[in-house]
Amino acid sequence: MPSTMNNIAKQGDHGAAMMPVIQGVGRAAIEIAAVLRGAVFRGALGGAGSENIQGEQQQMLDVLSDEIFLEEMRSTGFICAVGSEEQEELLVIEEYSHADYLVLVDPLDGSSNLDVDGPVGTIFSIVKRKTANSERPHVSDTLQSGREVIAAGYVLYGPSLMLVCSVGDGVHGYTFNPAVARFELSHPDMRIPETGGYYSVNESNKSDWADGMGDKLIAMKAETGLGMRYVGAMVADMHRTLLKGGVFLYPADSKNTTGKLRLLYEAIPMGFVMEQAGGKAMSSGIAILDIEPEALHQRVPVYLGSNTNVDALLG
Ligand code: P6P
Repeated sequence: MPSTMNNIAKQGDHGAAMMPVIQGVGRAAIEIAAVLRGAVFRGALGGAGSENIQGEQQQMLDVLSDEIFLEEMRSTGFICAVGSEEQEELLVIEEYSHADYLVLVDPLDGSSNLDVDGPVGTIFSIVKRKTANSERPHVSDTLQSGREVIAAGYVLYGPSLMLVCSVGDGVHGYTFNPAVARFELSHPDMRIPETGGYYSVNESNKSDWADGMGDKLIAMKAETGLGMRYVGAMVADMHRTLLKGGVFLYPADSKNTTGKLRLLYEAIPMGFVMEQAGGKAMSSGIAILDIEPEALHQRVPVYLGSNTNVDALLG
């Protein structure tokens, strides 16, 4: 009998509490995957004609995925509020505003890949509220370092539908089995290989990188001999790095002077998973999980991968 996401309940101190929430993420993933598969027939590809707080053009599927994810978080009954890339403010779930946990989410990461049928993902992080349960959840509840994270992970909408997550007791990958319509454990105890793999970066920005990262990358390539792979969707590039080894990076540059990737719902969840898988997760001169967040949509430089390769890059 294959293991399902029910086995999350047996993982570490937080598995039992996190299982229903991560199962809710799984339900959202199944629905989002179905919407993605049929989007072209519903005229649902392309821009929504609106911008998100980041000033980025929202895809129609960004908006729809955000709605689906919020609905599934509401249906768990354990989430009092959601901080989403697609929403400027914290979204309080009114009927459960007394619940213990909040979720930070990038509902559809890499959505610019959609119209070329490329892989996309959902990235999530779960934290315990700091405000009293009798109070209304506040954005300050989200501003917790990665060391406070209870659970985190991502969904990869690729040739298969995968959910990779950690509740602080290692990293485990679940693949949706269409034959029985459920996620089954396919990648138990995922560990990043210490050598090999690829470096993964949008190298076209190299001449613009801050902190001398252009020269550092050249030196790392000479030292490690790594080949390059880049999809342009963080979840896909992170997942390959986790499975094959190497390093994924998005340095600050003149266009994104504090980095492009968002701390609370991209860097921290991916950093949590990477550290749980035995890898390293750095920003500029500090571990991602040690950064004290200051704003819901704060951006940071990101360097994720095996210790050998991140050290070769950052020294
Ligand atoms: P660029 C997608 O828009 C995203 O937020 C991440 O998923 C991805 O890693 C990065 O931006 C890609 O950015 O500038 O290479 O297109």
